[in-house]
Amino acid sequence: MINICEITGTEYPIIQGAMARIADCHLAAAVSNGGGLGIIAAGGRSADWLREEIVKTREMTEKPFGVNIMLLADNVDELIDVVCEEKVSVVTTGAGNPGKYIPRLKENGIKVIPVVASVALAKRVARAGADAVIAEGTEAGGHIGETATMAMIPQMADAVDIPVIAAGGIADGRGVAASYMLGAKGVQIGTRFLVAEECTVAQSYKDLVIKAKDTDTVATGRSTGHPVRVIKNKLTRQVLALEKQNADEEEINALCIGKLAAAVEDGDMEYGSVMSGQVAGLVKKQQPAAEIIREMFAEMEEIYEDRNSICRSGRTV
Ligand code: TUI
Repeated sequence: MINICEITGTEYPIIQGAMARIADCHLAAAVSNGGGLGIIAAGGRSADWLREEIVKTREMTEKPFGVNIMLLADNVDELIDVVCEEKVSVVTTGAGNPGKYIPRLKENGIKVIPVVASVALAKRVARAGADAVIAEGTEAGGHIGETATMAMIPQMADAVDIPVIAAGGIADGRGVAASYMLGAKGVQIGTRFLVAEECTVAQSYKDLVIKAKDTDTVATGRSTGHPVRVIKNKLTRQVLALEKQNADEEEINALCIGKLAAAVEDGDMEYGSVMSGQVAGLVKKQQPAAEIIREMFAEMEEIYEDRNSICRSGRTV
């Protein structure tokens, strides 16, 4: 099976999680310069913003990078036009089925790696010509599905003949090693890159992720069919209270409008939507993106070198 690095053109099999309104040219270029695949998140942005960001990223790195297109956006067609005109190396997609866009993206020489949250959608996008799939478990931050990464990766690896990239719940070399053990050929990392020095999100957002412990995230929006994992705060308490009262979707949505921007840009940690994965509790410090990549793969290699110290019964010797 084709290697992830041959698809992405990168040194390491690591893709940056998209992170709507957060990941711009600064983070994407830093990740790509560090040997991973940096991603510009087009979710919630205009086509003009995306084009400018692609141009700026090209000024900051000679390495390949990608763009994520969030399929719930109302300007998807315009964003697809921009990535095709600019011929970016890779497009990842989220929050939907990108099937109808795959032929055009491929005609423009773009590798297509959809983020999926179920085996059924992985099979569909593989049939439609996707180059690989990112299997994102419910541990991830932002918009999520129901199945956990540990359960999903082996099932997806069995079901499709394109490479599976693991996402959700991975923030260090142990997570990378575990992903390989489960059948993944690479990883997508969001939350740990959120605190990268080059990430331009509000400092209070990074500080909250660094301070968070294992139980500090919650999925809101399960009742409306659009679950989103965020760090618990005053906003999530309000939203969950409305959901408990079976409030209608419009009332819940009204409470959430503009709240991602409030967190990312204004640093509002009380009433902003502070999207983060469950691994926030593993993320301890701000570091350059390149150092994060090197550290994760050095840890992973150490685990593989030590593998003979694990005896068959599972006890370490
Ligand atoms: O897309 C994401 N994560 C995101 S998108 C985002 S922007 C946003 N902002 C406010 C509210 C909602 C979103 C923040 N985080 N991850 C990829 C992902 N895709 N996770 C789950 C899915 C998914 C879920 C259902 C993909 C497809 C799907 O079903 C589609 C179908 O047609 O079967």
